[in-house]
Amino acid sequence: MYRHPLKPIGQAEIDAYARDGVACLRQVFDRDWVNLLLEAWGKIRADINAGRPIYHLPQEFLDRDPKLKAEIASADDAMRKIDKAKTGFTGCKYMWHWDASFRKFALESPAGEAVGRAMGSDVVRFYWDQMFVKDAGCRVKTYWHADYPAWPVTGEMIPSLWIALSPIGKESCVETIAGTHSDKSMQWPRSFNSRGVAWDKNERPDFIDYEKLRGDPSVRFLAWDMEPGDAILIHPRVHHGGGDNPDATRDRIALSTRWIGDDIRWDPRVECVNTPGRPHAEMVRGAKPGAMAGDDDIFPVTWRREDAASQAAE
Ligand SMILES: O=C(O)CCC(=O)C(=O)O
Repeated sequence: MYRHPLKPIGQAEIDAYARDGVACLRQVFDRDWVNLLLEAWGKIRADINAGRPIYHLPQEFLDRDPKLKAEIASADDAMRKIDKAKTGFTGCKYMWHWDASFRKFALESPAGEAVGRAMGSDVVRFYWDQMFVKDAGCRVKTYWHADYPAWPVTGEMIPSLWIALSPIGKESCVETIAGTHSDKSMQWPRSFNSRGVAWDKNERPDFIDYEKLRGDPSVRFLAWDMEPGDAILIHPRVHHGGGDNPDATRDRIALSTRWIGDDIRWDPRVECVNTPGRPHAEMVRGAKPGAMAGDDDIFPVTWRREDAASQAAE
């Protein structure tokens, strides 16, 4: 298993991320990493199919964070009830907290380095992971949105690395709108927590539905044909949606991973997502992830530029 990106991150990827807010990173992961994750996902999928619970977060996390506890109960219930034949859309999140393979991937794979080099951070911490799986013929699209309004932070360095674990055609790929990382508007997120909070539509806009803007020459849609081990780095403010899977012969299996870079500080707003291990009530507004006791376990450092430089010099 390679610890560095199989194909090194170069200036072209760095420039694309700075210009578009999105960069397609080819051949980051070797087949062993992909197989490790597919096997781990296979076990979760078997639990979904059998109607078993799939979330196994530490009990202490749930006891300290009632909102997280409610979210997990609801997510487990949703998967138990999933009518696979009807939607073909399954997923799970936060797996690295209990599954050894997802944990190994988070901590030891080339992902941290790829993210750090492409976004230009000196230190990269892992935030969390999420599977997005659309079976052959699945017609569920992921609605157009940006992640930023749902992250309980300020700063720009909190991207997602969306990783193909199966061959994925352009039409089923996550789709992004180039340049939208410069849009600083704070749309109302559709997080689990936001559903319990009144949304003042005069104060906070809804996301743009880009389906209505196809054909508009000023809107640049970006998506790629992906091979297993390829990835797309997505700036947190970039507007994106997910293709359905019109391919009747193969499943679309993707892992989205979230990362924290140098300029991120906590800003626990009530509508934002939960963070397992660090409830909103315990986040110190303005503090840097890494500043509080326990942070290195909950947001582990996975890559440092200075370590990479000293290794290169050896
Ligand atoms: O894969 C998808 O359909 C959506 C992915 C996504 O929204 C994300 O990674 O934030």
